[in-house]
Amino acid sequence: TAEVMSHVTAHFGKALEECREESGLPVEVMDEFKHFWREDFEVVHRELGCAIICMSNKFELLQDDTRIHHVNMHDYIKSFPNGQVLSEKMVQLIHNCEKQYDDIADDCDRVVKVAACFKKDAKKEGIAPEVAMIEAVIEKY
Ligand code: B8M
Repeated sequence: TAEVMSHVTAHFGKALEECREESGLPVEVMDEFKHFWREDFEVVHRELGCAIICMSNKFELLQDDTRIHHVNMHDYIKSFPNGQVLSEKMVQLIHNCEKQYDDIADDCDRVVKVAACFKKDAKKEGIAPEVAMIEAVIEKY
């Protein structure tokens, strides 16, 4: 659900600070990760892909091939309130997007494509949070 996704995003987004430098993602492009879900935020910058890789690595959410680690991702999402209702769907959506962009060799380029695909599909499925929902829970993390 969008509610659960707001918790996941609020927590995951904290790692952006630690990844800002090494990913080279300018503050002007994205100052806070919650804006990922904004209607008018375009998920297109290669550096955002690099940042998502760096952030995911903080929680061991990726395998060595930079694709999602299904077990760890399930466990991570399940650690949030009501997480079990989202984890299966979320892993499914991400994996489905990974399959569509499997031919892109550059990890940052590929992950930003996968992330854009995931945002689009999450909206379609009605599990994309409003930024205000993320703001409402961000202080918990
Ligand atoms: C990685 C879980 C974080 C969830 C926070 C919300 C949205 C972020 C989108 C990132 C999409 C995951 C892309 C990783 C795929 C690697 O092949």
